[in-house]
Amino acid sequence: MRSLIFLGILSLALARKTFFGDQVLTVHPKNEAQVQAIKNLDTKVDFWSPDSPAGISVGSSADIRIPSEILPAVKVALRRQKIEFEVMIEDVESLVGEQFKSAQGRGILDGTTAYDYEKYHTYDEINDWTNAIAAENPTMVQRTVLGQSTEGRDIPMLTLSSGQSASNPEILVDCGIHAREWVSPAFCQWFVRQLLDEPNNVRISEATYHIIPSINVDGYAYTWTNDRMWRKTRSKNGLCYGVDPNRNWDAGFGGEGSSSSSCAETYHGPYAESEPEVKAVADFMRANKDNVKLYVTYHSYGQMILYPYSYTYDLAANTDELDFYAVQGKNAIQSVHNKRYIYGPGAVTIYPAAGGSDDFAYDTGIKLSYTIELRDKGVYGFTLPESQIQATCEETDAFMQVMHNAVVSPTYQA
Ligand code: DDK
Ligand code: ZN
Repeated sequence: MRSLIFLGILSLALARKTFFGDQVLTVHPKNEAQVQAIKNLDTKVDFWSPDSPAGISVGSSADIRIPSEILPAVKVALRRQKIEFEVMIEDVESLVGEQFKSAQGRGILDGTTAYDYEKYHTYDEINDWTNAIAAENPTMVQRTVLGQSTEGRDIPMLTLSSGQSASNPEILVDCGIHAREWVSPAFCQWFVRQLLDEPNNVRISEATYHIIPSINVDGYAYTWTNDRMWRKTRSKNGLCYGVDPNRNWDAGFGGEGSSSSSCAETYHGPYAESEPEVKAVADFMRANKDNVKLYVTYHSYGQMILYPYSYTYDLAANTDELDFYAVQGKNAIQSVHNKRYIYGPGAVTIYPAAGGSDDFAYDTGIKLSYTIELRDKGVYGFTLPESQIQATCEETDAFMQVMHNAVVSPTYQA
């Protein structure tokens, strides 16, 4: 057994891609020529924010991971073209390595109260945890499997409710659409614990919560074993692997902000819901649209509260309402640890992005629909340290409390 565990750790350490000497640069293009020069780096670099070269524009900045092999040449080129930049992350591997080291030698789950919610967990750990927490709380937690991923992994969902709840509003929360955004699944796990530990289980007695800790299970598993910076699913399409699961929904499918190239990070896939992970959740939304009053999907990073639409610049019919709660939510977040979030319709606040889950939920009939970009604003980016999980979750919980109050209010009309 001991040697098996040792082998497991060894193979994890051997197979994983490393990022020694890679840096994340924040660049500030000031004219079209500079924008073009940055866009031309496309296939050689990894766009963190925005998530693809299409999102780069004059006057905005961009965080880009540059592999160590080309870093000197890229810096020379940036200087020659007088493109302003600074180093956001000195050595990506040192941050990534810390996160993997933290998981090494970790024992099998022994009870969900001892589970460490301030650490990042593997897919297997999260899946085991969903089973354990349902078994430990049989009256309040129900575990269902929404479907299987391309590689055959289960996609578990936890439904939390307590007391008489037949007519209670329902709330759908998902995490981990994008694989490398690790703080997102961390929040979903923490939030389940929080709802269960709350005195009198107030929120789950007033509403039924459906929480999907990790949608993109294959991609997430892949970030642990092979490539920490993987974003997409793991289906094979043409020459490349992976569809962007936040461009694959049947909402403006194939439109602006999505790519038809299977190698692109924003590849929309061969057709809407081609990804079984997306179809599983979309099926759930269609089946429960009359009862689900709120959908929140968690991503990182950038500290934003986004609402429909992202596939069009048109405003949603109830924009005033969406905006009203976004402002309340932003203020609630700020009151906890003074973190500032921006808010607004997706297309103008971040970038146009057709085929997203929030727009699909909205068009399916869930009239309160939000995408949250969690911490940070470009210090650690995707490699947000575990030491920030707790604070991130606390302030995000304040947002969820605002949204809860909105949908359980007796005067709320969906
Ligand atoms: O999918 C993206 O690129 C970001 C999250 Se990382 C969100 C874009 C806005 C919401 C699209 N429905
Ligand atoms: Zn994302």
